[in-house]
Amino acid sequence: MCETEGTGHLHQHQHVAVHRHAMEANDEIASRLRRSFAARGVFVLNLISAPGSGKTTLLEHTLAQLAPLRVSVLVGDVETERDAERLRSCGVPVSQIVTAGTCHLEAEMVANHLPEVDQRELDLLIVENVGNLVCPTAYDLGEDAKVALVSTTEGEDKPLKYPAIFHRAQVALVTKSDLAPYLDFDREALFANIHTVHPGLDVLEVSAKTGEGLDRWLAWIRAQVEAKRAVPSGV
Ligand SMILES: Nc1nc2c(ncn2[C@@H]2O[C@H](COP(=O)(O)OP(=O)(O)O)[C@@H](O)[C@H]2O)c(=O)[nH]1
Ligand SMILES: [Mg+2]
Repeated sequence: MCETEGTGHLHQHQHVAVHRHAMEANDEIASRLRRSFAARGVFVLNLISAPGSGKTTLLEHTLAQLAPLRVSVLVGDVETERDAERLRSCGVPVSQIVTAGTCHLEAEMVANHLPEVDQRELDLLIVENVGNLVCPTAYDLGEDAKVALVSTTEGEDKPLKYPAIFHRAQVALVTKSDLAPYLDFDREALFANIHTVHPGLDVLEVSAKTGEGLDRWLAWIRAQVEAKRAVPSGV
């Protein structure tokens, strides 16, 4: 749904209608997923960022530490099983979704891969979305929280240029904080831009390389899982 065609008024009208229909279908499947996750007590995170912001590396450095939470990962990419292979060494079940060209995950793709995930034995499902700061944002996957990642190397202006993900996220992670001293990185400007788009949003600075901030990220996840457990599941 990312490609836009501007060939005349009628075509554009039809395109909008098809797009709306696809989004409604996605939202319906996502609502079903959300109810099913809630009934089974599974908390779900949807990690969204540009390619290379450090989603997989962050998971590599934190998955093992989430115990005793029982965790599974669904990882989406346009091609290859590379990320799933990287994450399997962390000792948690991982399934790869290959989208074969699609620039985002859709609720149906998650639903189709769920049989690979044993939800009875699960507290937390982490979805690593396809690397893309735009398209994945629009597709509800039935998650409890979207996590927006932006690395210190991407430029402080990205929250202003790509506001939707920062607007919809429940937390933002500034990744690769270890690189900040080597860049013209303006920390205050990045925080200000995130908060212009989403006032009050929690922002955590992390480095998978040095371990900085990983405890806070783990604590944030645990607090979210606990908070959901405290609410009776009647979604
Ligand atoms: N210096 C540094 N490099 C990182 C960090 N996290 C990831 N990287 C590097 O950034 C690149 C992309 O990381 P990856 O996890 O594959 O990004 P993804 O596409 O968002 O999953 C790799 O070369 C990583 O080694 C970090 O905290 N510090
Ligand atoms: Mg990755």
